[in-house]
Amino acid sequence: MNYIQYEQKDLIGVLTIDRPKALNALNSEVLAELDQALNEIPMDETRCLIITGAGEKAFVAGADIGEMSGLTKAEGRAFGEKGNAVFRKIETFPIPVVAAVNGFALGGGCELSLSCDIRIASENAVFAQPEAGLGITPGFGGTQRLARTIGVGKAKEMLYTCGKVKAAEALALGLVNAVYPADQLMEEALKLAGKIARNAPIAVRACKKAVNEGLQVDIDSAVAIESEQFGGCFETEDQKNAMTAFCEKRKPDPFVNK
Ligand code: DAK
Repeated sequence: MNYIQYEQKDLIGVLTIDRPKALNALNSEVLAELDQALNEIPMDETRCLIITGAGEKAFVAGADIGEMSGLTKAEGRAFGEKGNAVFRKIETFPIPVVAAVNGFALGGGCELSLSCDIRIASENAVFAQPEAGLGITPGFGGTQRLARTIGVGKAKEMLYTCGKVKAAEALALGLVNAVYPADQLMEEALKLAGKIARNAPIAVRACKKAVNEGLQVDIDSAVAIESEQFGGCFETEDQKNAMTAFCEKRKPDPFVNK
């Protein structure tokens, strides 16, 4: 692959978008490679995925403006669908995905981070949806996930004004869970992913499914989804191991994802 690096660190996968000459902007090739890289992640041995950008300046500076500039309406719709399919794959990825936002997260970059389960950022991170200033709407889920994450009023302000949101404000808005000095971001992302990876994988995956699917439906249907996921955890080796260990006042054996 030309634009995606993947590294396996024990039970954690680290996927880096690496297109330095365009501040990691997403063109069709980057999106296709991102899709392929997600398909190739070894799911049996990976319990959490981190997505970040190469370099010290940008997570992802948006969709590629040069590539988009000449698109027809039909091509624009097709480009949007391609990005949306990849970002939806991240959102529904079976394991948790952490965005380590290491600089500019503009347009498609902000949207990429929003498709992840958890965002943490470096002190130099900057979020924005500059699309309206470029004559378009966000096309990779920004109008939908931003409002669901930070609330309608603030999301509309970001969308209408194209204003930049720095790391400290992003933290106050709940757009990111934590902010760290740039040189500590990956270490902290790995720590967070490590805490996730230590827990029973079937249960963690079920939590993700229950939260994601439950938020789309009414509360009665949502608690039914939870019951289904809850029930599905019983009779697994990991459930028996952990509960037996608790009853016997000892630590459980490492979880085996069975
Ligand atoms: N696309 C293409 N190239 C980009 C880019 C981008 N989004 N962002 C930066 N680059 C390139 C620059 O053109 C420059 O290339 P060279 O001139 O060196 O060849 C190189 O990266 C370094 O950038 P700068 O020289 O500009 O660096 P500065 O530090 O001065 O500024 C910056 C950094 C991030 C503030 C600035 O580059 C900037 O404002 N970039 C554009 C940010 C932006 O507006 N991003 C949002 C893009 S719109 C849709 C699908 C998707 C979307 C919308 C609709 N459908 C089809 C429905 C999503 C849209 C977006 O993401």
